[in-house]
Amino acid sequence: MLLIVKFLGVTSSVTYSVQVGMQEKYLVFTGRPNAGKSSLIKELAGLDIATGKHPGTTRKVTKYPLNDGLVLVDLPGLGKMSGASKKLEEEVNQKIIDFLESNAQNIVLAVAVLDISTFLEVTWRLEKKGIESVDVEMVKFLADTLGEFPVVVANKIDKASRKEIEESLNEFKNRISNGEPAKVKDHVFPVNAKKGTGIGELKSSIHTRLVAKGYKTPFRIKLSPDE
Ligand SMILES: Nc1nc2c(ncn2[C@@H]2O[C@H](COP(=O)(O)OP(=O)(O)OP(=O)(O)O)[C@@H](O)[C@H]2O)c(=O)[nH]1
Ligand SMILES: [Mg+2]
Repeated sequence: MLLIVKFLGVTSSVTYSVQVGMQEKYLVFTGRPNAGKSSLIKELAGLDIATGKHPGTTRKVTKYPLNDGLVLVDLPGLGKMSGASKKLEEEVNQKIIDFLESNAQNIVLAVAVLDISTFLEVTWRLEKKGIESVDVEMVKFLADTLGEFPVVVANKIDKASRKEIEESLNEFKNRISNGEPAKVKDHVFPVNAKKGTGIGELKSSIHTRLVAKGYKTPFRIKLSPDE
């Protein structure tokens, strides 16, 4: 920006203020703790970022600037975190919701990540307590808040049998579409973020959606994390 000011001479102050005041636009990754959000971003964008065995590895809204004023956002997991107090957990969860709600206008694309290998088991356990799946709620919340259906990543397909994954995917698609799974078939991507299985199709879909909104080469990273 300083270089722009130097080279543009008299008109530079205008250019400078426009550049400084430029609103960041976001590509956000959401999901429960341990779903594999950071692993997926690592695989998609080639970033060297922290992943972990225990839920609650990412605890801050972490931003990575991409091209064209687009910023990739790795959100902490929504839900229970290992080794965190109830108070911290609530604060982090509130921060996620606040970020999504207050930036709704500037979120170009949301990617909701879930662990599909445990989806049915977790969903049935919650259902017994009368609670709807956080993964399903999150997809519906994003669709309502952003006015557009998110890209959904069904991660960890390597962690259960093919049949179990198939059953889980069918049930999940049914729930996020209120019983009309055909409507969401182009939005759900089964992947293994650790090995890179299914990443090509997902990458191409994210790319196409971003390009349609005027953004290019979304996965070329310019800078290190910037909070
Ligand atoms: N088997 C398998 N393990 C995975 C996959 N994706 C991620 N993992 C593992 O799952 C754990 C959690 O991954 P993270 O990427 O840290 O998950 P996260 O969603 O960022 O978690 P938080 O930051 O805690 O919210 C790590 O041990 C990863 O290596 C996958 O597709 N298959
Ligand atoms: Mg993380």
